[in-house]
Amino acid sequence: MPVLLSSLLASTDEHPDAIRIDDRATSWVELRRLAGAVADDLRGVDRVAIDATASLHTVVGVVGALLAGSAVIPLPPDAGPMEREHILRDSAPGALLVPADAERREAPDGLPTIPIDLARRSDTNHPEPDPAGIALILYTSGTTGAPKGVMLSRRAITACLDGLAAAWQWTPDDLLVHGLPLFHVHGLVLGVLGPLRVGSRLHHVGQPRPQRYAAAAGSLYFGVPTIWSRIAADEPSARALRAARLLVSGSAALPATVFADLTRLTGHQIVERYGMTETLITVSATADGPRRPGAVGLPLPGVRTRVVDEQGRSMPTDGVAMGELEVCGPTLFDGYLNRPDADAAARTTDGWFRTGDVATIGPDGWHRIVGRAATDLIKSGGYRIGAGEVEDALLAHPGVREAAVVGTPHPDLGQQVTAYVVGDALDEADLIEFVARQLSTHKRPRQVRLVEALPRNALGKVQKGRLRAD
Ligand code: MCA
Ligand code: AMP
Repeated sequence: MPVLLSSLLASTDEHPDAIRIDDRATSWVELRRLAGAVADDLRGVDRVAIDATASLHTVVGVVGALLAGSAVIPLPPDAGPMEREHILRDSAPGALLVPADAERREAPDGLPTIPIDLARRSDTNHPEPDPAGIALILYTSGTTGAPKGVMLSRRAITACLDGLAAAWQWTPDDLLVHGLPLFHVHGLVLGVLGPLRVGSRLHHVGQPRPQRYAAAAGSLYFGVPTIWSRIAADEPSARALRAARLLVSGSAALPATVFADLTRLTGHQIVERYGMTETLITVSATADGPRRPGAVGLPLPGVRTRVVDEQGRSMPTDGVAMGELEVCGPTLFDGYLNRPDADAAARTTDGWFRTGDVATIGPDGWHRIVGRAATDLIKSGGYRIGAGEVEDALLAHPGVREAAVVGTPHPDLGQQVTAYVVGDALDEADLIEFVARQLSTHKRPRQVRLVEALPRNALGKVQKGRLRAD
């Protein structure tokens, strides 16, 4: 039976710097005992939410829940009230984990709070939960409506991490460094549960600034393309990464220019890997294999992929034919919480997941992600943002009559959120602030264009392609 946090549970390592985050550090043994105290309090709680700040509290809370077998719902710490309320209503957690030393605050909807107390320890031996049980429920945007809860089983996470450990030759000798948020797959699953499963050390640098990556002197580094492009633009920091073993990029397409600049400055050809919240990481370049700019590598162990045309027919793997990428295998999610309709729509009758990404597969099995089938999902700084969710937030403004949101190219973030708005007596800065009061801050439009009317086709549908070309 696979044990999700196998290395953490087996570790006798008392080195005080095994995990460093938020200016605090602890050993593996201490982390297990700190989390054990949280797990003791969580007995009988099926689902628990946590404000997922980049802190040791979050790590202890999440690990405690995983020891107890409670499914964790990490809340983006900057989620606006509307987004937070939606997540809590939809996921109905039995409790909210809060730092014991935080000011006592009103628990939303009368939710009981359970303290994460870094002064408490427990050596209770919690029985290993069922591997089929749900470990995490991660909220992620679709093209329309509010975010959906992606249910990830312990088994799926284990399969993903084992695949990545093999592909990247990730071992207990590594020191992983990153500064990613802890409420998404990249920062939380790969960036925290990865070291706990593999047994490598972890240094989370808080804000992912180039100088902090450089100063951490790690062997293995994770980042989204925006982080890597900022590092490539900071020569001394980039050069400091020469001593690393492996640099890994994911969550969005890495520009070929950044790949080339990093190769020149760091001496490393960066490893690209591809995944989704719903599928975890499915395709990657390997530590001992080639790296190719603009390409994301080969399927991980147990993962199968295919590209299909609009009728769902498999297309040739000739590196030229572009189709929607479909994936299946042990890393797939268990469904969207409370949304069997959305789940059914996202899967084929033979059990493959429709990623919505357009890809080519070469004769040698190498994948290139060339775009998205639907244009209403925006990737900005590696964050996935649903155009519909931002449009709904804008439409709640009393002066807004119509709104259309698109992703437009941005040199640092890949894409930026651009909103076209029709209405009366509107102010651009006020609209950006209005969205920020409801949703996570990265969902704010960067640009607001006030227009007389939105371009529509004969059926009245907004022509977003024309807006983007504008
Ligand atoms: C931002 N700012 C704004 C606006 N937007 N100001 C006015 N109007 C706006 N619309 C402000 C910010 O508040 C900030 O101010 C300043 O501008 C800079 O913000 P930004 O450019 O966003 O940069 P940043 O804050 O440095 O963030 C860049 C980042 C971040 C670190 C790359 O986007 C990030 O952490 N991305 C990671 C996302 C991620 O983990 N995705 C993984 C999903 P101030 O400086 O005052 O605060 S999982 C996934 O994708 C799959 C599974 C996979 O494959 O991994
Ligand atoms: P999320 O659900 O936030 O995990 O975002 C998943 C999406 O990020 C995928 O559907 C892709 O569009 C995009 N993505 C992730 N990794 C890559 C990559 N290496 N290259 C291009 N796009 C990527």
